[in-house]
Amino acid sequence: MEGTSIVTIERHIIEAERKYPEASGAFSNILTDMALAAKVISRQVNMAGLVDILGRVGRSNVQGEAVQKLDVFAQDVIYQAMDHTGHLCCMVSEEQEDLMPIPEVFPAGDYVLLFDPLDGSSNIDVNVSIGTIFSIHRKISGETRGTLDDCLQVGRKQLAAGYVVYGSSTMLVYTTGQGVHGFTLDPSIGEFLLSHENIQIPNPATRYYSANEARYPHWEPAMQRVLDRFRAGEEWGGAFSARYIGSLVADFHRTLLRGGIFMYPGDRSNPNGKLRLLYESSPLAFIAEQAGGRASTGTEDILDVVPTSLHQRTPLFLGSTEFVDEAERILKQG
Ligand code: P6P
Repeated sequence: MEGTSIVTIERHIIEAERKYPEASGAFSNILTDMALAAKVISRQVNMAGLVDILGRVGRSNVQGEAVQKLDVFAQDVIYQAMDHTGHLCCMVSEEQEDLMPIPEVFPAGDYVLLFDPLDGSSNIDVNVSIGTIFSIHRKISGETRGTLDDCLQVGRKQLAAGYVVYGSSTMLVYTTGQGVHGFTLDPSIGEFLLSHENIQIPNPATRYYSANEARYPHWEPAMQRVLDRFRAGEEWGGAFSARYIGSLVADFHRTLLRGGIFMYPGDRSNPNGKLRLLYESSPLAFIAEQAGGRASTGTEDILDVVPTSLHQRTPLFLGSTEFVDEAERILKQG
């Protein structure tokens, strides 16, 4: 009988860690803890429709619990999965204005976790895929408890990045700088199983562009020329196809597996666009580069941007290198 080729995410993380004899295991535990949190969030997201219907009879669900916003629920699950482990010195969540300290009753560790607990959650009511995005940095301050400096680190210094897409299946995709690997949740056994090893963005690039074209009239002329170029497509052997879900993790996941370019540019009223740097663009940029692609603000690599505030936004061009290069070339012409 063929040997079972079942590789759980825990096994994959441990085997990757073995390449670093000096590794303490703390870093691997953070990834494993995130996988656990993802399973809990996945269950709640997949029940959301049902909970919502049953919840409509009052402000409580079938278990009599207060019906929470799923964003807050997801944040609490991630925070409580890791606040006591002694691996983190602080956390940053899209849902919290300030950094989230580790409670004094628990030991603090050497890593920082930054995350968007449930991006695109407004899509859940219409059953569109949503996601969790996370980024891990090493503490750089001499403090025991994390500081703002530990959080405001340039993306290129990330130790790991990943996302969970809650869609027709739940997938966790992560990188620690040794390639990009995808795991699909088997709910019948509650395990993330390796399903996409060493993901590479298709090369040569496939002709997809992903942008909210309704914003076209609000874009600067150079950005309008970028879209015009891809709409024409003549240089790349034919017309492009437009794909836009309006849920960052879903649009990125498709771009990672099928190729093309995702664009959320700034416009005249929001020059820095809508998407956040620290816990959206930066982790996805790390993954894109590890998968052979690129991520740019339109003028520089996302991973080279020096953050100045926790929730700062950035324009984002992400995906096949040659298309990101082309967008950057046109935008730099102004
Ligand atoms: P727009 C979802 O609200 C989100 O934050 C991202 O997931 C998504 O990429 C973006 O906003 C969509 O924004 O302006 O196209 O609706």
